[in-house]
Order: sequence, then structure tokens, then C-alpha cells
Amino acid sequence: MEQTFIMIKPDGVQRGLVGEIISRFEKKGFTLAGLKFITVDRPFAEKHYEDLSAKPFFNGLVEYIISGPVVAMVWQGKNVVTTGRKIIGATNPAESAPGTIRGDFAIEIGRNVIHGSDAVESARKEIALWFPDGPVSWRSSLNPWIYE
Ligand code: DAT
Ligand code: MG
Repeated sequence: MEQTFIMIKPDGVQRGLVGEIISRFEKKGFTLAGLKFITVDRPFAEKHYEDLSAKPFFNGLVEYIISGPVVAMVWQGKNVVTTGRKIIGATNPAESAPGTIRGDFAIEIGRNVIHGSDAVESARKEIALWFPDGPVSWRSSLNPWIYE
């Protein structure tokens, strides 16, 4: 089953959105395969965002990610990478549709509450970085009620 890496950023934690965000993925029918509450250091944040290292906003982005604890998660399910990005909404909350997490809970691009992998391959890399021991392997007993 496909997996994606989802992270509630420091603003999402500080603003008390952890339960709400987890609930949206859970109610959709996706299953949790990894969860940790962690403050990351600068080299780790730089590694996570290494593809963006040439961008002018890179330093600010890294500062933001290391500014407080984050909730790092692996979510699992059919098409979870693409559907997860839809649940999250567009990168800039000014353009995120209402009903998406960023559309409902964020205003500025530099405080957009949540990260989600953008492709199956980047999900694989991000899960390996954040969960070096691997996700938890289990099977929800609800699967027959979610998948036909
Ligand atoms: P996403 O998080 O939607 O995958 P991304 O990978 O392009 O977006 O960028 C990572 C984060 O960097 C994004 O969540 C917010 C920040 N960011 C992206 N573009 C930005 C910009 N033009 N100005 C400021 N911050 C930006
Ligand atoms: Mg991205």
C-alpha cells in the first residue's frame, strides 16, 4: 500500500491543530504507519528541504521548521500521496481551496501549517530520513469497509 510523509509544522503544533489534522487523514480512511513528536536541528531541516537549497526563501524556511516541535507522520492508503496533497491544499494558502487544511487554517506561504510529500519517490526518501527504523507495519481491520 502506498505511503506518504506528512509533517505538522511548528505553527500547526503551536496553534493546536494536531488533533484536527490527524482527524482529517484518519476520517478519510487512511491509516497511520508512523508518528513522532520531535524538534529537528538545522542540518536535518536542510536535508529535508535540500531540493530547495538554492531558493531565496530557503533560510527562512529552515528557521521556521526548526523553531519548535513538529509532528512527523507516515500515512498509508491507496493514492495517499496525491490525495494527501489534495487534503493539504495549494502551497500558498491564499490559493488553497476552502476545505483543505491550508485553505481552512493558514494565510501566508511561510506559515502554511503542514508538509506533504509531492511524489511517491520523494515520499520514500522522506520516510527513510524521518523514520530510519521504518514505519509500523500493520493492517487495519476496517480495510474491507474502506476498500472494495
Ligand atoms: P509544498 O510544501 O506545497 O510541497 P514546496 O515544496 O514548493 O511546497 O516548498 C516547501 C515550502 O517552502 C512551502 O510549504 C512553503 C515554502 N515556500 C515555497 N515557495 C515559497 C515562496 N515562493 N516564498 C516563501 N516560501 C515558500
Ligand atoms: Mg514540497
